[in-house]
Amino acid sequence: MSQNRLVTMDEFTIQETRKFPQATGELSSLLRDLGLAGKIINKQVRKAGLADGILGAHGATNVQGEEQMKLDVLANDTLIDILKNSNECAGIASEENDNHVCYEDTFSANSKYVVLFDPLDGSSNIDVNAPIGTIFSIYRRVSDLGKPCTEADFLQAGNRLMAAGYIIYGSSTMMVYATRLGVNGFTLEPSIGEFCLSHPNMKVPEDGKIYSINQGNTIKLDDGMKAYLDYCMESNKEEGRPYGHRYIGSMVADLHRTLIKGGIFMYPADKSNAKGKLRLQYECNPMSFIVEAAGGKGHTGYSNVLDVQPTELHQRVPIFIGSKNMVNKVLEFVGEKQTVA
Ligand code: P6P
Repeated sequence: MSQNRLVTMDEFTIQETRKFPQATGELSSLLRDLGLAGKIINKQVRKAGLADGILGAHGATNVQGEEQMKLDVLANDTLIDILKNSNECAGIASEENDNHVCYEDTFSANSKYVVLFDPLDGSSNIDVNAPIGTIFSIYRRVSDLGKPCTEADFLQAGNRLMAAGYIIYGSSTMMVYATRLGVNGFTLEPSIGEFCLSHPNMKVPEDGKIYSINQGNTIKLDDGMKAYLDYCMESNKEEGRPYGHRYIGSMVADLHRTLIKGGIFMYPADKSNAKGKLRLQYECNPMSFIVEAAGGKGHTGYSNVLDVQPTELHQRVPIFIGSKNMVNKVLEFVGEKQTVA
């Protein structure tokens, strides 16, 4: 292959599969299906401001009690439909759905993976044209092949993930995914309609200069977190202000910046969200799998995110995630205080 030719995601995953003679290519096929879903959702997102019936509220609330945007529903339906037609997925669980969905056909019942997703994270940013994203997790099912998947397939700890990733609909559209081999980023080339390798072997810098938190919640935070924010904001005479603050309000966008530039993203427990706001299975586990595969850290304040044993599909946890040294620093201030109430 000539050195300067674009490498598509499909070509890349095939090359990766060839490194393992026993690999069947099923995971690669599932990633391809997720990439297709991302391209279809991207098309809907990109025309949202122009086409009728895409912007604005859907007129219902989801299981989280959050107002559903029309694009939330479009993205959710797209993922459910594409994965139903995949040969590699036995069922799905979505942040937008109360319960998991088993695909009833024989092919799906004999598939060995299940997929969880947040179809459009940060959707409150849609109407203001800020970056949003799709987050996905891939687990090998624990239920018997040939039978419908079970809830246990979707309540596995993050340390059992086979792969996780996101598609970010920003100034460009990118698909980033992690396996145990590492993290790679692919940028959509619209002229050929393919995700092409643009960020090989992504690594989170061990340190960073950015802390990311909704500072409007400060009054609701515990003393340890307030002390940490004071540390971030105090002037350090020798080195100038230690950190800058960035917060987009879209986890995919804040984490993508953190993955590339380093830094820390935090959504701690607070007086309004005693167990944290972000969802373990749809946001915190996949993002922690990606960040840890890139050399960073994801912690709840009481354990590594990936070690939490889920007890319910829509469980929430506090999260401190990003550059390893910055996560360790905030844990010095927070200690065990982020215990789940
Ligand atoms: P807040 C979006 O709704 C989301 O789930 C994440 O993408 C984002 O990081 C967070 O919530 C923003 O929450 O309370 O700061 O608006």
